[in-house]
Amino acid sequence: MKTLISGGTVVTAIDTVAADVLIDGEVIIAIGAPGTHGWADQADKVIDATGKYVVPGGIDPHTHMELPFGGTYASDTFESGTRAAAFGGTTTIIDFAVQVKGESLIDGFDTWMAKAEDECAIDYGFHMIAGDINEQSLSDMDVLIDRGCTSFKLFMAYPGVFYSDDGDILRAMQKAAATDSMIMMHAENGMAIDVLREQALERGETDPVHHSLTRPSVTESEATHRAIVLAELAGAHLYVVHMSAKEALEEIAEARDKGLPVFAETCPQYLFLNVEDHVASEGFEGAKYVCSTPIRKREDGHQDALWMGLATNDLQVVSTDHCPFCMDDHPILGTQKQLGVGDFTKIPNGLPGVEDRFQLIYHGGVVEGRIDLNRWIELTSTAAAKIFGMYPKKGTIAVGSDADIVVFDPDIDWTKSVSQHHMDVDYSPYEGKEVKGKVETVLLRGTVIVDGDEYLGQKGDGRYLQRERVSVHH
Ligand code: DUC
Ligand code: ZN
Ligand code: ZN
Repeated sequence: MKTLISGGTVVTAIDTVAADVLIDGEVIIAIGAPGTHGWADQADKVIDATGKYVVPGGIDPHTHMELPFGGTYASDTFESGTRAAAFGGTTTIIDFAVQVKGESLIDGFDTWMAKAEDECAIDYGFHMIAGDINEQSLSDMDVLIDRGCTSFKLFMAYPGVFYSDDGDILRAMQKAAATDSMIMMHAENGMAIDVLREQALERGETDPVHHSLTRPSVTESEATHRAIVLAELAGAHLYVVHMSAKEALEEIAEARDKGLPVFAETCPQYLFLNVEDHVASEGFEGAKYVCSTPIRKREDGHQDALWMGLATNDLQVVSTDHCPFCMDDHPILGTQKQLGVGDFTKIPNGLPGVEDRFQLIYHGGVVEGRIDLNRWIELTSTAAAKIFGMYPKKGTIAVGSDADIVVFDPDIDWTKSVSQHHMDVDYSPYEGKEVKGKVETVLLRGTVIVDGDEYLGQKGDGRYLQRERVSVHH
């Protein structure tokens, strides 16, 4: 089956060109001048992209479908969450398999694979959360690398749950250095944060806003600095997840300026939301915006610094940390955010975003003049493909690449709302936000899975991605 996407402007991380794209089966077989002779005749299907951008499908390298957290589960399943991702122009996710204390790394991986297998609407890979570093887990890292899971996430936060101490972190980093795998870090000083939380509760400070206030930016920048020092000591590649503090970003910039293989991402919630207008909302509304790292104060200028970091490549990726919890009871999972009424420490941490990211970065980045079209694609697709061993199969429009393609209409004005999204969560953090640009058609490996408001794919279309070891240096 051959598909031709004609008349559009192809945008990659490098080029913006008027071109037709010819697909055979699952891959792109040719890119040619508009109206290339004979292509329309041989195509079984022609998609008219006149006036539209033709871009690589988005890659979100940080999602948590069905994550058990804070006494409940993230409300999107692999089925609902990946379908929503497709509507938002994302054709690949990398989710996190979890090893809990006392369990083997491989058992954790197998459990997550079983949850995702035959459920996903788009292609998927896994990072492994190593929650219990010991001799066995270190040697099991080799097994997972052979299975295409080439990145391991550690937590400096959440003592007693996912937390690893500096010794364990160093051991895991040494192993990662020896195997060309990536260490991903949740960089917050969890020990210090726990003290601040306890003291806030003792003072009777129980509202959602205290979640943000008890995780001051120094707890993020200190941990980021420590992670960099340990990675340098081990000779490991480091990728710091969900950065929200400008001081932490300065640590990343300094490390990169020294030539260290240090990478970092931020997420839409840190670029668009703030304490004053969101987390500090009346009553319990602020719980919608409780996540870790936290949303920070507008007046402290973190957002401008993060956007600048995205523009200058101090930050390389925008992911989502998609981890939704409902404000009212979920029909199957029951009480979610409201577990924390009267005690902010019990609010499950996380926000939805997997459907929003690609479009929001277009709007806030390109439309509002902070980055150009090519950087939009690099931040939301290409860089993640390179950093996490999927390039050039994923992350670009090139001959031989998977035909994961989004036809994007840059001229549509619309308003974001829970009433139009497909994520299984009962609110939108961006409710009422007026945006420009909309995903129109989405192809996964050559097959149209989204056409406007219609879903044409099937559960299980998505395939597991065997990822390569790390080969990026900077
Ligand atoms: N942060 C969140 O907000 N949710 C899930 C895990 C995390 O680190
Ligand atoms: Zn995290
Ligand atoms: Zn996360």
